[in-house]
Amino acid sequence: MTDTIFDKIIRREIPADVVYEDDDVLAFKDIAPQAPIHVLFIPKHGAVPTLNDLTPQNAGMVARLFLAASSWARAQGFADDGYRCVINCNAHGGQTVFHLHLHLLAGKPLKSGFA
Ligand code: DGP
Repeated sequence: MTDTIFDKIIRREIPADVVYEDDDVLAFKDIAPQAPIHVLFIPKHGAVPTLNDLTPQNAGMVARLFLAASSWARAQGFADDGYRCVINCNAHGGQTVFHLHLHLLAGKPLKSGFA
């Protein structure tokens, strides 16, 4: 897979506001937040570029992203208020960084709708 800005963040070659890390997942604040809380959860190892590249063999990485996001939301105390998780895929999905990642948006009531 091509090296992306997120690989540089994993290797600490460029700074990021890291809020969560475990053996498999790194989470940091989005540089252009779309909500009061906007955090990106990314796989640290074996990341695929897009959701289209998931296979039964590597699909566990998506579960690890969601588990990390929900446990972080609980730890931060806003899980019961709620939050939104989004994965963008390719051009029409609005994906700009081709290292699979999960957006977590929270901190206010979010409007429904995805346009
Ligand atoms: P997406 O459009 O789904 O590919 O989301 C990529 C997100 O990554 C976008 O919301 C902005 C964020 N982003 C891009 N470059 C950087 C960076 O260098 N640092 C941080 N913290 N976020 C970045």
